[in-house]
Amino acid sequence: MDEWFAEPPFAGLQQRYRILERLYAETTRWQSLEILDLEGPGRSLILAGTLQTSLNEEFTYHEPLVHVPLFAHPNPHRVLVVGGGDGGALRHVLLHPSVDRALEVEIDPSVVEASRRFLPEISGGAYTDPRAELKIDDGARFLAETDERFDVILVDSTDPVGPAAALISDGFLHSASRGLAPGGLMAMQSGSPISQPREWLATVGAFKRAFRIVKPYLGYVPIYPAMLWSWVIGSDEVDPTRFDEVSVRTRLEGLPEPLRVYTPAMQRAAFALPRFVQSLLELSDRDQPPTRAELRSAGHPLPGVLD
Ligand code: AG3
Repeated sequence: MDEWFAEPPFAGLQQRYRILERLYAETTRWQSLEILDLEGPGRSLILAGTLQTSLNEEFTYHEPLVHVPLFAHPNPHRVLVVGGGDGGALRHVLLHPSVDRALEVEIDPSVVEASRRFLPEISGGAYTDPRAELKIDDGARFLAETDERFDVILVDSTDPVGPAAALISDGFLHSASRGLAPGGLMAMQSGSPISQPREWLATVGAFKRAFRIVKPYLGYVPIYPAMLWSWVIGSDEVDPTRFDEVSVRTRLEGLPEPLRVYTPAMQRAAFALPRFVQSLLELSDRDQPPTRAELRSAGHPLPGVLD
């Protein structure tokens, strides 16, 4: 009999993958952790029952998270990754030769250990790069206390429920904006406007309270619910939709390996929001999460599955 893996339903919607092999399972201090070999995605990391990343498609998520903000910065030297215990974000950061310090602050050491053991290609040697440092700590506490300043801060977290909910609090985003060097910018995964419209709005709304310039952007991550995924960039000074294409092209050619999603045209296109997503955005300035009727009238494409 086939065995399938599915996340708990999101908004009445569920995607599933055939399980080829169960490789590992543990309950860490913070969450449940599983490594499954799934048909298609390949070996996959599952935290708290939700798919995080996999050998075959990790680039669909990590490239937009990392390269859109790094190329929007003219010369990133110091980069902080909050979360990201599989090491994929760190590996992509280190592809940029301008980066001389890449610090990852991950709360759960088990994620780093299991990923290095079962998914070593995802970090691909990042943890032994002399420019990299790993700290096992609560990212919120680290940012509240540190005097270090970063050109780019990336938050690579699970969905904003449970422990990761703290990462969209006003307090965390305030410390993060203080942790940016002049001209710095911050990027974070913000869920799916299709399967998680309320989480998306909560994340973008929190960014709008913390930063002067806030630009949500979209991409496709085939293993996540509804596949259409999003990230958001906040900055007080840099508008990531304006970048110098000629210098980005030169920097792109200087990376030690070719990318599979990112191109300057993708960077431009990622910020173009469908009309219904723009209408949803207008609901982000209020304290209350939008009702189902409001989501429906904003033109959400799957209004029937929202509750
Ligand atoms: N972080 C997970 C993004 C959220 C996925 N949500 C979901 N599957 N319900 C990705 C970690 C990869 N480094």
